[in-house]
Formats: sequence, structure tokens, C-alpha cells
Amino acid sequence: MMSDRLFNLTGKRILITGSNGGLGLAIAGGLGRLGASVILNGRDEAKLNAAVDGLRSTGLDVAAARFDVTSEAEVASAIDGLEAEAPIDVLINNAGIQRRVRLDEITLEVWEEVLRTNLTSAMLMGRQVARGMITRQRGKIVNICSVMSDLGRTTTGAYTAAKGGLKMLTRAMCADWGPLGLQINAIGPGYFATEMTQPLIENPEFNAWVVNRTPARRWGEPSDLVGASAFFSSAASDFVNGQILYVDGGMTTVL
Ligand code: GCO
Repeated sequence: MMSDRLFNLTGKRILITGSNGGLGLAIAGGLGRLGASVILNGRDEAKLNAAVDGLRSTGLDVAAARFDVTSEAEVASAIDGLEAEAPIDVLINNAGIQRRVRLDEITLEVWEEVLRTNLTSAMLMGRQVARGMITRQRGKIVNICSVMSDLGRTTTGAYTAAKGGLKMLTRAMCADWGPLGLQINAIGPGYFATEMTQPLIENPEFNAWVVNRTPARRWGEPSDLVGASAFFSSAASDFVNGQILYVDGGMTTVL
């Protein structure tokens, strides 16, 4: 069947950064169930091993790669080590943090921490992994953006700037690496129930605002991201490049 080949992830080796919990772990589990070999990443060894054990106990092919995506040296040695074992077919840049503070009160330290984790890490990871993909003239990179790649919200200035930058980094990567056989695309999640948004969910006013602001009238479930991740990781997206797909229940399309 045509669809079998298009969306087939069997044997694909997919590295997902920041995947020892939240959206990253859900994406990894979903792609693993579609046949991929997934590599989880995080900085916290115990949390990472627990995430790997959890997915392995369901029969998935999972490996762990403990390293800091904001460290140029750690990224270089981790990717060299992984590539020495076997090629990485897909990189999903999912690692990200949120710090909620108004821009007139933000410290340079907090600003740089958010930009480094949410944007610079994608450049460091993309640059390192792309080198192998360029040699093989094939490979896919998926950057996890946000509705804040296009929309602002008070107290999230650093995050918004980083996610806006990540959307355009996706296009810059497409310009440089598209002609070399790579596809680089992005996903823009809306409001999802995760550790990062827990304080917002627990705020009844904010919770109601999200539900009423979203045409789907609900928060996203992490599993809602598996479809888009599978599309951008598979042959189905071989002629799609530099695009961002909002998985937001319609939030970015209506007033
Ligand atoms: C916030 C949230 C958002 C979400 C997500 C929306 O403070 O408004 O943390 O940033 O996490 O990015 O797409």
C-alpha cells in the first residue's frame, strides 16, 4: 500500500531532545509505536532512565543519550558517539524551558538561559547532526516551536523571542541544507497539558481563557503531536521544507 511506504518509520533512528518527560516523551512513544528506534535525551540521569524503562516495558526500541543540548562540547561528543553506532535519520529539537517575567524586569541571565535552551540548542544540535546527514544526502530535522513563534503573551518575552527565532532558524536551515537532501520543518504546539503549563492549568481564569480562545475548546493532549511528528519524520514529507505546522486546535487561525 502507498501509505505503508509513505508513513513507514520502521528502522528509522530518531533522536528527540528534552524527551525524558512532557511533549518530547509523548512524541518518542508515539513514533516508537510506529516502528521507529527512538533515542531519548535529557540532563537528569534518573529521570532519563525512568523514561527509557517506561517505554521499553511496552516493547519499544529505546535508547538513552544523557547530555546537555546547550553545551557545544557535550553535543559534539554525544552525536559523534551516536553516529559511530548508526546513522541518525531524524532529529527532533524539542528541548525547551519557560521563564515567566515581564521584559522590563528580566535579568540578562534569565534571558540568555531561555534563548540558549530554546534556540541556540537547536542550532548546536542541528549543525552537528546535519554534518552526517549531508554526507548521506538525506535526513530530517523537526523543530518544536510554539504558537509563540507568531503570537506574544505578557511575561513570556524571552520564550516568544526564542520560538520566533526557531521558526526562522527552520527556514534558514532549509535554505542551507534543503539543496543537500535534508528536510527541515517545524511544529507549533498550542496549549498542551504538561509540566511547563501546570501553573496555568491550575489557574481557573487562565484555564477558561485557553479553552474559549481555542476553536477545539480544549487543551491539547501530548499525543496530539504524534501525527505531525510522524508526517515530518517520514517519506510523506519528502517535498515539504521550511514549513511550520500549528497543532493548536485552531488558536492561531481565529480572533
Ligand atoms: C505560556 C505557556 C506557553 C505554552 C506554549 C504555547 O506561558 O503561555 O507556557 O508558552 O507553553 O508554548 O504554545
